[in-house]
Amino acid sequence: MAISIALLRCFFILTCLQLVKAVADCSHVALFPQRPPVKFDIILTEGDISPDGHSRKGILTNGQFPGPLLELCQGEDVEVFVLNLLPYSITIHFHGKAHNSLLHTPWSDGVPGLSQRGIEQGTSFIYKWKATEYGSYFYHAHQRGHIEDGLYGPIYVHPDDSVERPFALITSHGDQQKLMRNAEDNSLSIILSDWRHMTSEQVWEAEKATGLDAYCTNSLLINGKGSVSCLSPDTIDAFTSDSQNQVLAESHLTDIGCIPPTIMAAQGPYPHDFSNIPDGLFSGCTPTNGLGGKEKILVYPRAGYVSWNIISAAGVAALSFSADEHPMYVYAVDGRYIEPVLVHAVNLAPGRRLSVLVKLDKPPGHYTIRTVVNGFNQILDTTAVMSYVDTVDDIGKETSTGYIDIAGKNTTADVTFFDEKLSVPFPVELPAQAADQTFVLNINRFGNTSYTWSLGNTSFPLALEEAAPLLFFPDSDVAHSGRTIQTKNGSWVDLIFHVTTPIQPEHPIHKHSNKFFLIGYGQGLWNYSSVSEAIRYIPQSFNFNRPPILDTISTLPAATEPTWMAIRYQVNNPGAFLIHCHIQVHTSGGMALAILDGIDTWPEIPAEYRLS
Ligand SMILES: *[C@@H]1O[C@H](CO)[C@@H](O)[C@H](O)[C@H]1NC(C)=O
Ligand SMILES: *[C@@H]1O[C@H](CO)[C@@H](O)[C@H](O)[C@H]1NC(C)=O
Ligand SMILES: *[C@@H]1O[C@H](CO)[C@@H](O)[C@H](O)[C@H]1NC(C)=O
Ligand SMILES: *[C@@H]1O[C@H](CO)[C@@H](O)[C@H](O)[C@H]1NC(C)=O
Ligand SMILES: *[C@@H]1O[C@H](CO)[C@@H](O)[C@H](O)[C@H]1NC(C)=O
Ligand SMILES: [Cu+2]
Repeated sequence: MAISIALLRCFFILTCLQLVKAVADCSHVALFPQRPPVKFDIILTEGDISPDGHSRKGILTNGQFPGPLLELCQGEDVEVFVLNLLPYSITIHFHGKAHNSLLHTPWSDGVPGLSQRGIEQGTSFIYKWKATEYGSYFYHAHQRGHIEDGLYGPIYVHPDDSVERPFALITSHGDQQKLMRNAEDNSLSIILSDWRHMTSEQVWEAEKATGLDAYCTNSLLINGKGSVSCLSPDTIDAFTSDSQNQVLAESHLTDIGCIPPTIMAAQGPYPHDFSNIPDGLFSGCTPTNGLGGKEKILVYPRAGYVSWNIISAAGVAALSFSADEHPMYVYAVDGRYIEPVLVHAVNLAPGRRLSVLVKLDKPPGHYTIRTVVNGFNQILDTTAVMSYVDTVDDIGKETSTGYIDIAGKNTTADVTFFDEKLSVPFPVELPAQAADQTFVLNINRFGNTSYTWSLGNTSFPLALEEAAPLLFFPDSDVAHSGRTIQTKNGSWVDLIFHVTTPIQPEHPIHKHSNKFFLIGYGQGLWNYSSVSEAIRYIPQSFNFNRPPILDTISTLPAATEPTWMAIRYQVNNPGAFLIHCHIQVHTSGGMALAILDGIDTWPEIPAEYRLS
């Protein structure tokens, strides 16, 4: 019944994308185990878009920015047909999805040079995967810097009824649990992003011309809406932190709140050409408002709770998010349940997803939702408004009190932030006690510029996106260039991210394919041969009790000394997968490595995907 209604709607409304499951009804998955795959058609075009009021070229997904929601039921097979009408080639990655069903489909991971060739202009490609895992994910461009041109959209996979929810850990009252479950069934995806006024190719050209790391952005967007507000110099100075002032010495943050590129501590001791810096890259602010105005989120207090799947599709900015006067129960991280934690604000590195429940027990009114840069590099914020449905409509009268300020700092001493490093999976799963292989991956600037980076012994240059894809050519030169690591299926692997030189920001490391356990992190040099050896000296730096399970995790910032972070995972999904920093300009600058997982058991490639 649900299916035929959905089809009927699709018949009348040309795009079926958001309507296939307007009501969360996944009963057909169990009823029809042999059902055909769910099909999504994505048409990519270039257009002039101005989400913050400044017009530039960007990517439209089925005519929209951001892209439409892909809503699925756990267990469904998916076919995403992508028609590329952009003036350049492109790929799409399904961020966090492991493709590790019985039908292994590593050729659908969307990484050029690893699992496919770029989808050329005017051609199409079909990605196939199974939604084995429930929860909040997103899809985004994965060729060159094109994620920063606007190709991203949410994915939500409704959990199967058999999956235990963690809501009983919040309340023992059955009626409250029911409201939470209902809120989850109707959860809303909120996609946060940063927005540059230059296209990704212009940013890349500017980096090459100046030798600089383009670590600032021009505005922040909530569901694709924002504005450029241009803080006054006095406001920027007032919110400049002590640690920023230390690095700035006598200078000030620029008019876009950015650490000036002339500060050597931020850019490193490399050659730079400051005369070539385009307007807007580090400074240059003109106030504008996006056509769509501020994002408005309507909430229904009679529902008791609202559930949001908050996604960071940011290209460069580490973000904080908070809803005035409304604490949040964070109940899932990177698409997987955790023991819920009640907090006032959350941080989201690029690539992070958090699912939260917000209790709607305040007087009807308009409450500000704040999204701000919390990183060292910039002061920048934007807002949306959450309105109780019964509010007499007087938009503009937001008088709510914030938990966080425009620099992401707590406004009172009792404000709490969510820390995914301390999250406890629900249910708990445990890694093996020891790993079969350990790789120490150095993170550092590489090649005498501020914008090129290493992960491991070497850098993974953008040009390798054009190389013969490793999944099809595992014996290519690239495979033997120090830019890959190889593992055996079923084995346990430790990756140690070693941030060797200060000053470096937090690098949000994202691992494609299956999730990992975050087993340890600390300050100082890593000078051990394995985690087992390190535990003998620094046991307090490790967590084998109930370690977090994630697909994206930021290294500790290296302000004055090196830092390290250890993750452990079991190889269970044979294929060629990228691990990389999710700051896009860092990935373009080479902070990436190919993992040839389970290369001893790589699947046979179906005829339709074979490359000559
Ligand atoms: C790096 O750049 C500096 C500054 O221009 C120059 O003195 C040095 O020789 C360069 N080092 C290498 C290894 O190219
Ligand atoms: C923010 O929290 C810290 C740590 O609890 C506290 O020391 C500080 O005073 C708080 N800031 C404000 C403005 O209350
Ligand atoms: C880096 O080089 C060292 C020394 O040659 C080698 O032992 C190590 O395996 C390499 N690491 C990676 C990730 O390739
Ligand atoms: C790979 O290893 C996983 C975990 O041990 C196992 O479940 C899976 O069947 C293996 N796959 C192949 C192709 O051997
Ligand atoms: C290296 O580790 C050893 C313990 O194995 C420790 O005693 C030593 O201080 C460490 N060296 C450095 C430079 O951190
Ligand atoms: Cu990085």
